[in-house]
Amino acid sequence: MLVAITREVSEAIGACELSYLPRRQIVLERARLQHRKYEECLEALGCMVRRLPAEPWFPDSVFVEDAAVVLEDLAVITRPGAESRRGETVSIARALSAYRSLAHIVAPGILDGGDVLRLGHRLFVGLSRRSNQAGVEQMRRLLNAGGYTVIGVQVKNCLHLKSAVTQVAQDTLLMNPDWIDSEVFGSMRRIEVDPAEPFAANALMTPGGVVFPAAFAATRKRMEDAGINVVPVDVTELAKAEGGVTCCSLIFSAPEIAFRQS
Ligand code: CIR
Repeated sequence: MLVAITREVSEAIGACELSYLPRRQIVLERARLQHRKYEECLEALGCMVRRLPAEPWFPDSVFVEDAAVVLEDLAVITRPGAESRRGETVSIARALSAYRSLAHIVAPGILDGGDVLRLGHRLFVGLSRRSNQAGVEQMRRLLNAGGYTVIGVQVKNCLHLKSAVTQVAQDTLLMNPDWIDSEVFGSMRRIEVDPAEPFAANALMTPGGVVFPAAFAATRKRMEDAGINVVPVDVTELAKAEGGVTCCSLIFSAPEIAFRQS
């Protein structure tokens, strides 16, 4: 069974962290409706959605991806790069402890889950404003023994590594080549975002299809032309908070029994 951990949009989302976009009004009800539809989309794609209650005191807490990196045998609870977001990890750790043993990133390390792109047993970790070398080294120490290779990747002009590159098929990456050095990914097939849609590289691959913002029609066409099944969702309100489609869930496999007991 695939579990998707999500969290209701905070009523304080208007006070979210912003790094690259100007602040624009976020209509809470519209954001919650779009988020609900996103969850329905995950359900339709076969995920068992486990929605955590809103945390009104954490404006960005809907973006659960940043609080943890979930692997088969272990969940790494992060130390988010933005100080305002550090407390979000407490409830995420509690929820994940039903499914995985936990490890933690500690100071001086910082790491956001949005900076971690997993390709099989390789974990690419963005060196960004939110994740640092100490965070990368801690990930390496925690995961090398499990057979994972952890590779730091410089990220520029965007929030996270996964703002710049995500996996959209077994052998295919969707990327904005202006924001990363694409050479580190070797010979995998690449689809570049349409130049008019620089924020379109964040897509969420699931076994049933690739969840993707409906607003990026030109990049969607590029993916469809490459034979990828794209499932569009409207996430325009969450995008005003610099959130994408990967950041609103933590998806991992778990035996059904764990879900019942948690
Ligand atoms: C932040 O700046 O932390 C939030 N406003 C957006 C986080 C988006 N997270 C993600 O893409 N993984």
